[in-house]
Amino acid sequence: MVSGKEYTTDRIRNIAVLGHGGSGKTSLIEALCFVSGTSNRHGNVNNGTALTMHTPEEHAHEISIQMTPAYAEHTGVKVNLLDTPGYLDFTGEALSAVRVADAAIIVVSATSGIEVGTERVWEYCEARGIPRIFFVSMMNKEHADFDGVFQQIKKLSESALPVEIPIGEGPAFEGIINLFSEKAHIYRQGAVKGEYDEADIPAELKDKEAQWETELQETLATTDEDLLETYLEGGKISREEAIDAMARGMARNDVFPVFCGAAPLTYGMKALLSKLVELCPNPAEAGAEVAGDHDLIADDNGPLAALVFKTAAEPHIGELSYFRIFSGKVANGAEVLNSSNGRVEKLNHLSIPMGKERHEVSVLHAGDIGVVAKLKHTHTNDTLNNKGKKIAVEKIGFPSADIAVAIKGVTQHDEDKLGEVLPKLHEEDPTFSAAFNGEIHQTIARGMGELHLDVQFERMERKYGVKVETEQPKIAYRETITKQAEGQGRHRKQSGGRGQFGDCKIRMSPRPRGAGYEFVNSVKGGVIPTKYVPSVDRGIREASVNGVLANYPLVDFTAECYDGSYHSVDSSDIAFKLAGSLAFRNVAEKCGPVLLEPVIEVLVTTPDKYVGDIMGDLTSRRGKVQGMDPSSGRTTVRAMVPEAELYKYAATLRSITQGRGHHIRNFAGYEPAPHEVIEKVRAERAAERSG
Ligand SMILES: Nc1nc2c(ncn2[C@@H]2O[C@H](COP(=O)(O)OP(=O)(O)OP(=O)(O)O)[C@@H](O)[C@H]2O)c(=O)[nH]1
Ligand SMILES: [Mg+2]
Repeated sequence: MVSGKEYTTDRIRNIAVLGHGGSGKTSLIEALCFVSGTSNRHGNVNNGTALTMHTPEEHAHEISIQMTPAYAEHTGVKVNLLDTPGYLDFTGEALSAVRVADAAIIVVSATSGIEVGTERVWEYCEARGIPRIFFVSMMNKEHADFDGVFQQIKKLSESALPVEIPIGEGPAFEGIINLFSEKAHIYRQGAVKGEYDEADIPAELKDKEAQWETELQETLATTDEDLLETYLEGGKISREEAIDAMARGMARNDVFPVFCGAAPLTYGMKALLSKLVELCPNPAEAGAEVAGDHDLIADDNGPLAALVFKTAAEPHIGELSYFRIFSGKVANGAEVLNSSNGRVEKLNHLSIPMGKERHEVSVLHAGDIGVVAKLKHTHTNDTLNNKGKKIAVEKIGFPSADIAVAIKGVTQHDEDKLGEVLPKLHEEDPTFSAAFNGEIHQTIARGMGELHLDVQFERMERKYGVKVETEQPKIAYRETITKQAEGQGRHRKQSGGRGQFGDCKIRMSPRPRGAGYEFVNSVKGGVIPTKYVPSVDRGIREASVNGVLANYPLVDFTAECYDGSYHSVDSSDIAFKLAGSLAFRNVAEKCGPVLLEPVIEVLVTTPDKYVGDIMGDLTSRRGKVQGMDPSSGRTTVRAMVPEAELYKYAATLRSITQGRGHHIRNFAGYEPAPHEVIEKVRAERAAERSG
């Protein structure tokens, strides 16, 4: 195992690399690590050699799927770079990275500009208020358009400001002008590590450079009174002053600098690397982490608080736990306390993560990101402490998984293994979950989208050798009654041998929704001996599991047993149970039975212009719109929609809103289903039974 260096808190930066799918995040990290010398080969996402894209699922789908840390180094400072997937199904990974980063790079492609994924990660950063840098990637690609993309960035944030401008675009991209130093860097043909020659600013870019440089000076001047004075007196803010003012402005989210480059060519990497170190806060500068009564700052002498923000299992390694130390330091082999469950864990082979590799270290200082293998009782979102001191930091708020599919093992062996394997997948990715639903007799898996679910099943097969098939989840319909009625159930078999005799009269009446089943014994004068009455109750209860309309559980009713008869020899528990069940069947038919269907509260958030289409579509799904809540260009539509109409809704929503809409579902309750639905469901049940 490679051993890693020791970095003190002031020599650490934690940066989440975020952006829309395919914007160039993984390629950027690859180039930064190679150029900085922490990695000795410049890998490529297209041939499976990129440091931070190493799982078979990522290679098969050619996209990043999981959050993967790596690090670059500049002037002795370690820059932890958290690679995140851009594809929205895997957005939980981006959220985890934002939770533990002190700053972010927002990667925007010079040809595609701001996209939904960019907007989404921007929201995550806004919510935590972390400093951000824009990196306009792919400057060498045909149709690259820095100015056009910058206009789009401006719409996302008025406070975005270029600190570099490109020289040439597309195939003609050959350098950048650094507005801090007012120097042009012209990259050498065939540069391997971003080697460049310093040059004067090309004549045709002089005006543009002057304009942006003025803008930069003005913006920085307004951030600080001393600088403003210098500026107003006609003086120039020096490079050092400018960097310092920029870092302070970034910390307040007053300014977001914009960089550019082409990672596969290593163009722009050195400039970006040095600015990450100079402009982004070290963990101690990043502000306190509030945990209950504690204000945790990244200080080696503080109490240990390390948040496990990711766990990943690999067959030959076991489970890896990635953590961020918010306070305190840890040594290799240390025993720590998991504050969530009070268990003690030993941190063996303490390491810093570098793609799929781990570099072993003897100590990790406050603020750093580390990884250890084989913790036994520790899960994502647990906080590790020194023994005897419990401090839990805020957990990552994972989004709820709303896309459901039913799964079953391909073979009996696969089916038997599901109970063991599904929790492991959830552990690795909390936005995936699965559980057996006894009401519909299916195992329901939930995830963020169809690709997300597919990837989980691929992982399950690769890591655990368990294969599943998917099906549409069944709907857990129920039945209930709408009026009171009474009747008899009489079980009699008295020919030859010992006979059976049970007889009861019951009255059934509706109860409020959700009130459940209630049994009332009002038998008088011992017409049914007391010892047999519970059997009547049991008979009704068991029979109600199969309602009289379409065999779904009949719920929310009172059954009152008020009369009956018995036989001194032939009566028995079993005979009264059968009588109860017969009574249920007879009486329920007369009580106006109805089918209840599960109804889901759906909250759809979409750009305003799609609201009409969204409402039309919801109505066609028998949805009832309950309200609309517009806020800055986006509207949240709230509707109640029968669950049966929501299968694959996410895909429809994506196509209506071009990926910009998303939705949340909450189970709202049961409502009577209309006649057409009853007919359809009865026909399906009949077909199921005969088939
Ligand atoms: N021409 C050109 N292509 C680039 C550049 N950067 C990345 N690419 C290509 O763009 C594609 C996507 O790059 P990735 O680095 O995988 O993008 P990503 O943002 O990590 O993608 P996801 O993780 O899947 O969201 C790959 O084919 C890269 O080779 C660039 O600067 N110039
Ligand atoms: Mg990637």
